[in-house]
Amino acid sequence: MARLLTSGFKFIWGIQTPEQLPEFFQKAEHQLPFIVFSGKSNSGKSTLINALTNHKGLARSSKTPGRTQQINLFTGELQLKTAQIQKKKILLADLPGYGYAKVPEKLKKNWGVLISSFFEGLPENTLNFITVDGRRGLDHLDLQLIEQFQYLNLPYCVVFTKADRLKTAKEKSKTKEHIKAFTDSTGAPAFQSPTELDKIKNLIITHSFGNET
Ligand SMILES: Nc1nc2c(ncn2[C@@H]2O[C@H](COP(=O)(O)OP(=O)(O)O)[C@@H](O)[C@H]2O)c(=O)[nH]1
Ligand SMILES: [Mg+2]
Repeated sequence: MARLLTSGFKFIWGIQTPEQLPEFFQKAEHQLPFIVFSGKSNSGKSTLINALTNHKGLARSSKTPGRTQQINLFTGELQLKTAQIQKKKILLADLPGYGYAKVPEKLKKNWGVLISSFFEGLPENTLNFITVDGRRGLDHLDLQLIEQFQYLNLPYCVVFTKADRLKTAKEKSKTKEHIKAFTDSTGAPAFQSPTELDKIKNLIITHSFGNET
């Protein structure tokens, strides 16, 4: 079993307006294996990024939804320990969350334009994670995002977060139903976090190292 270590992850850039996108798409970092985290605000994007990179304050997680209004980019190195150590630099994006009611209409519209232009410029091998609160399931905004990924031919999967907060058998089976409904209807993978972080890491390994492993 391969072991994944992460090192040196750091914030490199924040994108606030579509006008900044062309510059980003020309940067050398844009050629790195790219993993993008989208999802409703408060769904656990930042917490997942911090857990996967083993870096507590990297993406910052907050109790105040809707605060991150820019696309935050991070780079760092994956180290895969098998017989020898393989290294790969990757790029991560933490997107501003959608669906927070208190955000003014104008900001929501700006968000839509920024995100759509961002997705349209992504290389087709970008891996997209959508975080969904496992207790709630997908809503129409998540489905709209999935339609966008399907339209753009971008690979995606869903992570149902806060699995550690599911206490009753009823809550647990509800999340299982969400997962089954999602995989049945899309054919895309779905995971729970933090309980299935290893599976999520395996997907990241395959995505980042490709056939080298
Ligand atoms: N127990 C638990 N809490 C979580 C989990 N993921 C996120 N949270 C909490 O949910 C809130 C929002 O998380 P955050 O990562 O900031 O969501 P974001 O807005 O999507 O980036 C924070 O208070 C987190 O501590 C999880 O897997 N388990
Ligand atoms: Mg966040």
